[in-house]
Amino acid sequence: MARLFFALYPDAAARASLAAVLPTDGARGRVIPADNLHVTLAFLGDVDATAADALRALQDAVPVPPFELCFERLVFWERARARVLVPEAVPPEAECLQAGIRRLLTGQGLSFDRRPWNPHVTLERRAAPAPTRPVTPIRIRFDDYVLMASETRPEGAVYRPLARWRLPP
Ligand code: 2AM
Repeated sequence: MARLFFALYPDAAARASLAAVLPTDGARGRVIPADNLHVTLAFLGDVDATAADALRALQDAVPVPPFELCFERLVFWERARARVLVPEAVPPEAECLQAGIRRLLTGQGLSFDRRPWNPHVTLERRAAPAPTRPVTPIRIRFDDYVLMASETRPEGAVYRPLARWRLPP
């Protein structure tokens, strides 16, 4: 069994820019390490090895052109007790990608979290309430997406990309 999710995984430079938002803002909760910063596209939860292998082997999974997300606001989400970065606008390519992944998972007979997609990067969990504030926009181009495995360790979650799909130009 592996705990899996599909994600947009920014490169190291972009992750560093995202991670730099919080320290200046005084985080008191659990700050997510830069290596773990991502945008969840679809969360599957525990998946058996056969289904995980089938997912990894998918060819040309969802043909959507590369796109950019521009993160512009730091928001406190009360129910999740998380502080997250959200983009002001979500390009249609991003919506198509996550919808395509959901279709693909349904086609594979796999279950996943069906709540409406709300693209974000979680920066801090167990966060104290804080007012929403604009941040210097962080524009990130995504030309691929990944299937990520999440392992819970005493020191926190460790994510490992299992497969990567390039978005066609
Ligand atoms: P997040 O996207 O709000 O940060 C791995 O657990 C990732 O999947 C996390 O980034 C997590 O939250 C996201 N996720 C989405 N739905 C989830 C769920 N139902 N349970 C756990 N994690 C979920």
